[in-house]
Amino acid sequence: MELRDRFEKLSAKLYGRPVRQCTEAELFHTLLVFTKELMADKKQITGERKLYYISAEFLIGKLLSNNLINLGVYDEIEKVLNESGKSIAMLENLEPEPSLGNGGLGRLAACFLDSIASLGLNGCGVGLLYHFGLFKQIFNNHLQNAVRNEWITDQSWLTKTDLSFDVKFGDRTVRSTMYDIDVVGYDNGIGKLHLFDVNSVDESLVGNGIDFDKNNIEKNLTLFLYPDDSDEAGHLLRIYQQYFMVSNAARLIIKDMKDAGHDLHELHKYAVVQINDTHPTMVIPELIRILTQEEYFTMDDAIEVVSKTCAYTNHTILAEALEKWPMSYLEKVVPVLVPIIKELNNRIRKNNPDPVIQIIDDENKVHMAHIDIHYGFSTNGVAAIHTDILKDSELSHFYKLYPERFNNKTNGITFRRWLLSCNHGLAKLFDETIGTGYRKDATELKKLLDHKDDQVFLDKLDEVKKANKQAFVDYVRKTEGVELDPNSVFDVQVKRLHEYKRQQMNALYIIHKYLEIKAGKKPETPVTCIFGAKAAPAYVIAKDIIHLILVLQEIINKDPEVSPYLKVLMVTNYNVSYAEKIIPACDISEQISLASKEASGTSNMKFMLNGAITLGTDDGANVEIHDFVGDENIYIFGAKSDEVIEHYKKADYVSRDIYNKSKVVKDAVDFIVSDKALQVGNKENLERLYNDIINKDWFMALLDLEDYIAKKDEILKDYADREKWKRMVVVNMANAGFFSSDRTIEEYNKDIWKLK
Ligand code: H53
Repeated sequence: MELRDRFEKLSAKLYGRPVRQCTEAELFHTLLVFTKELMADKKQITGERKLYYISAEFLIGKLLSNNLINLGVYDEIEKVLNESGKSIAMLENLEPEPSLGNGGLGRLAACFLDSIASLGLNGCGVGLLYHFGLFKQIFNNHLQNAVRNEWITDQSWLTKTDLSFDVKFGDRTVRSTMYDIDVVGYDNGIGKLHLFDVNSVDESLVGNGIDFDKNNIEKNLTLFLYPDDSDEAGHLLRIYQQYFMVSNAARLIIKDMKDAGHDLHELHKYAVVQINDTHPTMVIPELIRILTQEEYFTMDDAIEVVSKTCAYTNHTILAEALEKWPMSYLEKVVPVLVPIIKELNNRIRKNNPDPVIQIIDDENKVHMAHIDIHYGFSTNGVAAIHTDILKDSELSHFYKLYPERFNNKTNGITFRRWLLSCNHGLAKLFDETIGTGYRKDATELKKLLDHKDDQVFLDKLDEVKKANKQAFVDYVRKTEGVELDPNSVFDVQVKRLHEYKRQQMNALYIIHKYLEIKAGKKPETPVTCIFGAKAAPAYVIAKDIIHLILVLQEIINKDPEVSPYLKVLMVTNYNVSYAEKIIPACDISEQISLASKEASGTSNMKFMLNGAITLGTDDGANVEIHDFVGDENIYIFGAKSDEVIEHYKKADYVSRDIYNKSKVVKDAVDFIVSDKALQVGNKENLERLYNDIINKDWFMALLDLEDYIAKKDEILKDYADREKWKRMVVVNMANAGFFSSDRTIEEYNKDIWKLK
């Protein structure tokens, strides 16, 4: 039967009406059921050996359109709907976005699941089903407020399974249930994301905001992702969550192996576990525990087989993000793991007493990453420079011990979501210009270089960008009540709010521009500075930075002298769906982290693919983008990572010296506590931020500020040379192929997982 007839038949069955007469809600539901039926026709991906990708975050985004694209029926469905006077975009708006992640780490896991299934690899994701996920952000009085994010509905993609386990903590036992989300491979079979929930969870524990009783573990365990961990109860809750996640994962792995009739002594032949950051590290001692206590393994055998099964990915060098748990916390939450962790520690200590590599340190804290490196067979970084820093400084002692275990896997993004789904105009233009081969092999984008001087193509490219900017302007008018100028340069910084990412430096640039315009220096090209970011609820300075940006938005957008040249917008509740609208509309991609601190970054890849030019430091994957596109097609500024690392070593960076020496810097920083700013903003927040910047500035925003201002002015000037700009855009898009997550996953598979 034709797709159209099947679809009509379904709407008749569900609602007794033809598609044309259905309401939006009815059609959304019909399309959901229809898509699930098509998915049910697809084969489940299987294989002898299986990957378990365990992660605390899976930032999967909305699934309807993506699943239709990967099923290969998006265009047809769109046609059917259009012919009945409906649009797929309208239905997309009705789908709630799953809230199972925060930033790059979680989005990477989601891109990986897409690539794993699209390459037909036998792998699954394992994580937690957070009922309210990451909080929903709203702004009140220029401040971030966090409220619960209710994303689970009857129409979610979740399927309850009958798999259930007991998880025993030191002080209680809870029962879990596994829920599945199908992952549709592009022109391939179906993979799975397994999410565990606790049966006794109680949503009524949460009021309006995000506060709840942190001690009531049975009821709160799976309510939120990263609940406020500023106090001991918050830390303990994270350990409860992490153990709940890995205990279920370990049970699932053992069950799969037994169901397939494998001998657990050969676990490493049939299973491989990828540990995504240190959150799932306890899977190592947990597997060892199960094998020794329930499967009659000797400790030697258990350690050997588990070590050959587990691999670890490091996503950060920030000390505060590398988890170290006090032994007393583990004794309370997971006493059963404590003797195992001590045994693992003793074996290392006996051979090598060097304090920097111990699992348990002098303060009796357990270094989770050290467990992974000693007792896993692979440790990888996520961009070339990041892996080099791990080898040469952060983890150099480990690298000396196990050089063969260290490897790099530069991150990637799935082009299905970040091009085909979010930028239909551009994908269509690519199809017309270079054929559709790039959809399967992203390196074919190189063919675009043949069209670098093709005026017709360049003009069409410009049209696509213009249309995307207009669509964004319309969306923002409706949702944020802000009027933007589609003819201005769209300069975008969207990512988690963190001092190392230096949104504060961008804000200081905006202040500088504002002061210049007020002094009569009008820029040639108007610019719109767009931000999207959530700050962790307990991260005070991050919330102050949001406050500053919202204050600037208010002052600047309302100033008739300034706003024709400069506007500021911080979008509300930045998430994957918002990213899908912003990225195709962007001209300048802000990647301005302090060199050495951004492990990779992945929005930089999404932006280049969608025709934005990078303004960035030599950090993370920017370095590789720079190598690919060459000096002429990227704007790099600021201190290099070696210099930054030296500053930290010598502890010789004094932000106040820079503030005192440079009038440009001083004027910008002083504005934060000027009368003008204080009329709109709060004294407490603005003064705290001001003091932090001049007295501490741990991530050295002032170090690079002048260089940043100069580079940004240069890039804005170049934007006016439209022909030059368009060529830069083409070079960037043509070189984006390397950053496909299909390439990344092929490398993981070849070097680490060895599936098939
Ligand atoms: O992981 C991304 C990197 C990015 C890094 C990010 C990340 C988180 O989102 C959360 C925790 C963490 O340790 C790292 O900041 O640079 O691209 C994926 O590797």
